[in-house]
Amino acid sequence: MNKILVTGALGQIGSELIPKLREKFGKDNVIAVGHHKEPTEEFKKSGPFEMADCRNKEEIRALIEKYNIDTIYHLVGVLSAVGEKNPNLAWDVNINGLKNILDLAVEYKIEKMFWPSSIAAFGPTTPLENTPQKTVLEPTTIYGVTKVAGELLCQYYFVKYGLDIRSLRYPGIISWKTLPGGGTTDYAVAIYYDAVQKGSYDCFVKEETTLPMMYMDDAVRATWELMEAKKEKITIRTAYNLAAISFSAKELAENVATYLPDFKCTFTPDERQKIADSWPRSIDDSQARIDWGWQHEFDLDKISIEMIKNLKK
Ligand code: AKB
Repeated sequence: MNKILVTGALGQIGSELIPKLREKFGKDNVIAVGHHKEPTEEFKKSGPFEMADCRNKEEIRALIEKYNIDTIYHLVGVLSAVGEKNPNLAWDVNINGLKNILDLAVEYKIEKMFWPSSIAAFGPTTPLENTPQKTVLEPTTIYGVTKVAGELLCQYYFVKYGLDIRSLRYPGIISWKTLPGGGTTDYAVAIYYDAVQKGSYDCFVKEETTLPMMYMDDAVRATWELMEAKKEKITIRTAYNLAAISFSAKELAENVATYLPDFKCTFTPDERQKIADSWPRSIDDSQARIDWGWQHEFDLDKISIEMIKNLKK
């Protein structure tokens, strides 16, 4: 019986993963956990919702006991741009929060757990083209530092306690339902919002900036497929490289303009440029493709069509 706890329920990934899990396992079997944001009435009606802070172990323990949880998706995280403004908060949430959940997962013999890593685990000394699965991990952001430490912590709990923990290094994720909060790849979402609402966008990275990106539907399916894969197929217990497509900010702007011909994009790089420059331009995710059959579906045209269609609604 799957009784699933999802932290970070109202975040960019949580808000789209939860409906999928509820469809598969039944709405009452997926417990959405938020922290500071009030959910919409529609979200409240869609299944159980609780408020808790992952930094408070007892609050999470109470939920595991109340709902007899056996699977956890721990999605809470302070992203890269916000992390640079408040490194202590990033460490506290991303590492102390994760450690609480890992300890509870061992204590309550949780069957399976998911935790998101990111391309932010890489840094300027990593090969930035076609970045291999196993490579140099020397990030220069606190967010990246917490991702590397978190990956190693997850692997340690697998080796030491046999916890079935699985993770993905997500690229930038493009989606229209919930805005991402405080990341560096957010320009690839904001451009669509502004293009539809205002007809123009001032992009905060240079036009040649190229980063790996993925549409939300692919990201949700990757998460689902990783968690459904047979245990013996999982050969990576830090986090799998995961990729779909890479494009520059200029290519993105040009693509948006093919669907909205009056759209104008300007480029005014800010402090997030430095973060973007430290991350890979493309990712080698062959291990995920070999181990559990990963394949992406959305290219840039398909993403633009979906984003513009849904945002216009
Ligand atoms: C961010 O930009 O911080 C995130 C990420 C790549 O993990 N979207």
